[in-house]
Amino acid sequence: MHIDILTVLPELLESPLSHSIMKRAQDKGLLTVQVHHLRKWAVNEYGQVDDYQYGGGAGMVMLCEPLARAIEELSAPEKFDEIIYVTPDGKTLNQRMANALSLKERLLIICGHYKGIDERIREKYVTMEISIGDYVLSGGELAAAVLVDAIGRLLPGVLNDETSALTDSFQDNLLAPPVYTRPVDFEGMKVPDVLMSGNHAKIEEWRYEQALQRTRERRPDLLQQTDDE
Ligand code: 6GU
Repeated sequence: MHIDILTVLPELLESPLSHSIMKRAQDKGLLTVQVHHLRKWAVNEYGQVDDYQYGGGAGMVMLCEPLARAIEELSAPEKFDEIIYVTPDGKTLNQRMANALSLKERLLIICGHYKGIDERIREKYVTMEISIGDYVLSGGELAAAVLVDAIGRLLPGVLNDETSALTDSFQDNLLAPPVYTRPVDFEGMKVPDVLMSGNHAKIEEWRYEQALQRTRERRPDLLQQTDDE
């Protein structure tokens, strides 16, 4: 998979995408991420990429032209499967959306800043608008990093244990069960006996029950969700 990201703050994206699992995905050649500075397509020698909004009001709006030129140039070798604008008024990201996006070949993520991007860019180019939750960040960069991580770790071969993505919280609309490691007795708190039994069928059953119980207690909404949510 190849992901291009358009931003005015490339520094914010570098670190989160160069460590741990995202690093491994890229080192293995399973994922390539290219972060592009929007200034490269600025409208003048001052590097201008935003301007005051029509109608007045505080906050700048990202100009059409730099974005349009950048999108056209980056689409030229090969069209994007999706052009994603990360924005608090988009559809809230969930595991189902991450799963679907992990099957695509080529994505462009546009990070908004200030008051966001001119509406006409959304109309003409953007195919998906994604939010990462009901709160406001100062820009789309951290949301883009979250999105790339959520997608990148699902690419086949990225995770060591191929099955581990399948037992994540949310994979079947269930939260993950509790996990334990050494010691067996931590200050009088013991690891549940079933996990020491060696009976794998029983262990799986226990984990499923724990996941279900935890989901009922903490996120009953997940159990109500239908296929198209
Ligand atoms: Cl995608 N962008 C910004 N600026 N804030 C957000 C967000 C995105 N998702 C949740 N809050």
